Amino acid sequence: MKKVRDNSASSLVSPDPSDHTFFISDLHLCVSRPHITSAFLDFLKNKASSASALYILGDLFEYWAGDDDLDDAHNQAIIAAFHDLADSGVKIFLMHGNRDFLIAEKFCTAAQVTLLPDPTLINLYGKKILLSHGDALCTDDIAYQNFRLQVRSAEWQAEFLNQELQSRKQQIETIRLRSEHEKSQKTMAIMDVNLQAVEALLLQYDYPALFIHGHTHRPNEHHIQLDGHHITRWVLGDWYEQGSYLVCDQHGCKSMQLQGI
Ligand code: LP5
Ligand code: MN
Repeated sequence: MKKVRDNSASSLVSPDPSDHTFFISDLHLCVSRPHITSAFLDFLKNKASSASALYILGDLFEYWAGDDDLDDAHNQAIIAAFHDLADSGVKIFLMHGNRDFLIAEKFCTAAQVTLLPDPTLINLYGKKILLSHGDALCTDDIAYQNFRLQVRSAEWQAEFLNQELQSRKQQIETIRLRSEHEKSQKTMAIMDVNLQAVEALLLQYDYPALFIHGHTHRPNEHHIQLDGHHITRWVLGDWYEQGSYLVCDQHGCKSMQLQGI
């Protein structure tokens, strides 16, 4: 497999010792959990505003039916908060999750966020860091991977987005119910990342020092020894039950707990 090397120019150690970056994922924002939306808006205003960048590694929304849903009041509140944060000088990066992969240019432009491909390699505080949502690594979950293959195809998405917003939302409801039912029949092991798939990705990206992903809602810090390299795999927690986030600076990364979730 061809190795991918990082060519980004942002590889310097920051001269500012207070410089830090936040990583979050799996917020699953939706109208029916207003306290999570409030906690997120508060996080943007009072925490993320002190950082140089915020990385959101997928599943920002419980689901995203298409960028023609921008006028929705809940979505507008989030867009406005991102806009304010970006205006204050914080760079906001967003990666698709398995629930909001239909987020497209219109949303990103309105919110002033930069969409990142999954996976993305960055260079931060002198370290190579690989970022992913994580669902593509759940290779033992064959039913999900087949579903993923279908819904991530450009043809399928074009056909889906060609339907009325209301009809799309109804179809998503059907899939959510089916997914919840199928998940209740799957073992925890099947729904976790496959460690061989993780190692293959780390090899492909030339042994980054850190690998950060979400999706499994199993927040943890794992240490991997691979071909003589030490790699730390950080798994981010969700926001509706766990409320954790990761903050990294030139000394390292720390998992933090949000109050009140
Ligand atoms: O998200 P999470 O962690 O709860 O579960 C995932 C996998 N499930 C999904 C589905 C989403 O949760 C809900 C749908 C999101 C909307 C996407 C927007 C656009 C798509 C619109 C499609 C019409 O991703 C779950 C994994 C789990 O992670 C752990 O990794 O197990 O996967 C499943 O449960 C998938 C099932 O096994 C297979 C589903 C087949 C559904 C076929 C539906 C056909 C009916 C169509 C009707 C219109
Ligand atoms: Mn997910």
